[in-house]
Amino acid sequence: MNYSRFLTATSLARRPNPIRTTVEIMSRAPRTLISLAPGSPNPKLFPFKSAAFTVENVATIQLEEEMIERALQYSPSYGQGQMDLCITSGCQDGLCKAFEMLINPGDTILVNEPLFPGTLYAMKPLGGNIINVPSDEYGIIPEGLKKILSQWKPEDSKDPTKKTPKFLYTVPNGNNPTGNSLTGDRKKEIYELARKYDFLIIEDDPYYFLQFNKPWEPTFLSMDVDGRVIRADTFSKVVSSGLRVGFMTGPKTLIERIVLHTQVSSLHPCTLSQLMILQLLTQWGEEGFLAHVDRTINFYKNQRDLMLAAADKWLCDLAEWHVPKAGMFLWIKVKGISDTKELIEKKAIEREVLLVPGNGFYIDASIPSSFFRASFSLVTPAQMDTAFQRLAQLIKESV
Ligand code: 09M
Repeated sequence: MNYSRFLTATSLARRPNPIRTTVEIMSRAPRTLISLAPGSPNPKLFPFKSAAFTVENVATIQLEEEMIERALQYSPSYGQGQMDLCITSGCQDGLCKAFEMLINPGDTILVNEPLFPGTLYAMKPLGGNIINVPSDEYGIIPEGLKKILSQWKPEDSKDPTKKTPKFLYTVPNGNNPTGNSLTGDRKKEIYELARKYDFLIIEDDPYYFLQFNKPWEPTFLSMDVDGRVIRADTFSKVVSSGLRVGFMTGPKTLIERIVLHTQVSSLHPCTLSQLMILQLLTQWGEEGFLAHVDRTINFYKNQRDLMLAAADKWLCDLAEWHVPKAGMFLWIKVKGISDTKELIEKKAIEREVLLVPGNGFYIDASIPSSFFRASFSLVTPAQMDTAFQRLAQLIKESV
């Protein structure tokens, strides 16, 4: 595929800086090389001398002097391009760079509302024309997408003035905030439409490892024959969110652009974080990782069921919701209240219940929403019960 029509002028103009060549030579050189080249500080002078991370079910991860020096030094990974995978500081970082790489003012972008404000607010200022694709309990509705696309002809993608969609951004599993997941069949239909109208798919999948039901659905990336899928993964949800480690996978030409964006911003994600994850995954192996994933899923699935029970108990006549298939959110529609902003942002807080009002999850946040988002990640069953009891009282007072 030729990607030049997708890229912004800024992205097209980014060039690897000359130091990169030196770094590449260094990474391949024998130990006998006398290198006066790198602008790396001498880590012998860094004050941290060793570290030990206690990990459940496996041996302590020990970083002795040589390792800690590596962990505290610039990482040469910023010098590498030409890869179909790059490490990012959480998936947010990679997605933000992908948006900067792809969105010119006036470009047509497809999303499905409601959507995670973190990524929506990363793309909004870039000035794209963001269009909502209808969705239901099973994610994007392919017929709805087809209808939107029918305003163009497939060959229009060759003419930039026609403004055919550049990409579809979607969270295929446990969408934040709805908890909905796309089925494999819908993904196939959507991918075929992407081929027909020649747009890219950005698959933001932080809740992939938090799918409650097996077998897991195939990813867009696994269906990609043309090189039109950019996938964002993250260690945030099952390993550690504060470590800020994720990765983007996709066509080399586009991943290399994302690396170039990183080279002019943070240089590379935190080396210590990367090394912690590398050591952990090496100790675990695939089996250990998947066992940890299963324990994590069991916890969140149980939390979901507890929250559904609390919602059934207190809110069944006052609100409605779908059962989340992945992730950590319950998306609740309050009956008879067209705008939950005042209820959630003022009244609920006064009764010491914190939730997120629905309007922030829409392209136009000024349009009222009758929804709110509740996370079942951190709360105890007793807290869920009390929170929904208080909320039920408030709703009754408001309608
Ligand atoms: N709320 C997320 N979601 C969130 C949230 C968050 C601070 C993060 C989707 O890999 P990361 O850690 O960069 O993940 C970012 C990300 C990307 N895409 C769909 C997500 O749900 C994380 C952080 C405070 C509140 C937060 O509310 O939903």
